[in-house]
Amino acid sequence: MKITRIAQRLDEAAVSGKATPQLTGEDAVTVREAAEIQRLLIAHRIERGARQVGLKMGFTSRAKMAQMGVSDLIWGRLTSDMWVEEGGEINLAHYVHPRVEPEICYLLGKRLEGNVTPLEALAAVEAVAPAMEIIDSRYRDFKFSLPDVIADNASSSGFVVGAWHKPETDVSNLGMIMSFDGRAVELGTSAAILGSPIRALVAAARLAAQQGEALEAGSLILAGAATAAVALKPGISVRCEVQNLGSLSFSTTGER
Ligand code: OOG
Ligand code: MG
Repeated sequence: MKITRIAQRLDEAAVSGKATPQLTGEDAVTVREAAEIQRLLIAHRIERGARQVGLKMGFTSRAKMAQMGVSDLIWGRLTSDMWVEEGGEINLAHYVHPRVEPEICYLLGKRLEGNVTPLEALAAVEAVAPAMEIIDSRYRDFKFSLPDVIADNASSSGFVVGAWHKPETDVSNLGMIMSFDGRAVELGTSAAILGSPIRALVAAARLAAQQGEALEAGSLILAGAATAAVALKPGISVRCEVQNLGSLSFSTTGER
C-alpha cells in the first residue's frame, strides 16, 4: 500500500541519514494521507522501543514560513530517541542536512484537548524552558510541499531543553540569541512565535484534536522557532540564550 510504503521510505531515510525524493508523481499524497504516513512513521520508531513524549509545532513564525515557503501551521511528534542532553554532543554523520532553531518548550501538568483559550492552556502548563530544535528534512535539498513535510514528521529530528521555570514566567516577549562558537547566528524574540508562544500551545491542542489526539499531562510541547533555522557544521558549539530563562548548549562532531 502506498501509505505504508512511503512511511517505510521516510523511516529508512531518517535511520540511514540519506535523503529521499519528494512525494511526487504516483507518490504524491493529500494532507490527510500525509498525517496517516506520519503516524505510521512514528509507529516504526515505537516498535524499536521509543516512546512518544510530546509534540512540536512548526511554521508558527513568519521567519520560518518565509524560509521554507510554507505558511500553514504543522505539527509533528516528539519521541524519546530524539532527546539530546543539554550540554551533550551529536554526530552529524547520522543526519541528512541538519539545522538548528531557537524555541520555547512547555511541560504540561494537565491534559489539553481541542479548542481551549490561552488562559486554559496556561493553566495546564507545569513548567516552561528555553529549547532548541534540530530539524532535518529527509527530502533532497531540504525542499518539500505541505503534505511532504507533514508526512516527514515536520522535519523533527532532535530537541534540547534548558532549565525549567515556573509556569507563571512571562515568556511572551523574550529576546533570544542563537550562537555558533560564540558568534551570534540568529537574533529574535519569542513574540515572533504567533505573537506569543502560548498561542502555539492553543494551536497544538486544536490541531492534534483534528486527528483525535489530546496533549497529555507530562508531555513536552515545542512552540516553534522564533527565527529562521541555521545549518549545523561539524565541530562547533551551539548555544541559545533566552532573556530571563538562561541558556542551553550542545556541540557537534562528525563529517557530513
Ligand atoms: C519544518 C519544521 C518547522 C518550526 O519550528 O517552525 C519547525 C522545517 O522547517 O523543515 O520546526
Ligand atoms: Mg521547530
